[in-house]
Amino acid sequence: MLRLFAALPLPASATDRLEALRKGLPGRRPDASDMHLTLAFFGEIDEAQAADLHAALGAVSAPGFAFWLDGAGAFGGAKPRAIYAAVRPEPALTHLHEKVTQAARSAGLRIDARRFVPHVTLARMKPGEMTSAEAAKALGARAAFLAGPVAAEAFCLYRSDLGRRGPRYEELARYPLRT
Ligand code: 3AM
Repeated sequence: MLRLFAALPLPASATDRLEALRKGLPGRRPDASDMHLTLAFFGEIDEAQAADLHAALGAVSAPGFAFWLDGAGAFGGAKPRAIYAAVRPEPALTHLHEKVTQAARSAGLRIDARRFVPHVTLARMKPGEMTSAEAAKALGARAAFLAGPVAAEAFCLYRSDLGRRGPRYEELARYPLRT
């Protein structure tokens, strides 16, 4: 079984800024080269489904675009579990997310219909590692963060391996966006 997701890779110009932004945060921090903007999470699927998914993603036709990283947010509410760089609303990004989830459904995958919250995870915390007051302070200190325009020229299919030292990501395929 393969644990797969689709995401936009980030150029070094963006990850450099994100590395500076996450200084001082607790928890586990992905390597800069692993930072990404998740478009859809596909869960654990078998190789045949993965081949169908790859074919469907390869048929996605969506325009390239640029987006801005703007401020910071947290997942987990009263029990913060991740701090992320937020993404300024960008219709072309929402469109790409919809195309990718449609492609996955056409390949027979069940994708949950959670609201898409575009983000780049900066740090993941274990329960109790950060209080909500500490998270609020961390977000306040990062509210003025702005980086961009970040070019989205392709999206990727990644494999995630959940190891003891945190997830490791491997790029399996890259799908260009229209120029
Ligand atoms: O790296 P980020 O935070 O953008 O949070 C997981 C990670 O996103 C997310 O998929 C990415 C690769 O693991 N993820 C994990 N389980 C998920 C689920 N059940 C999930 N997203 C949605 N539903």
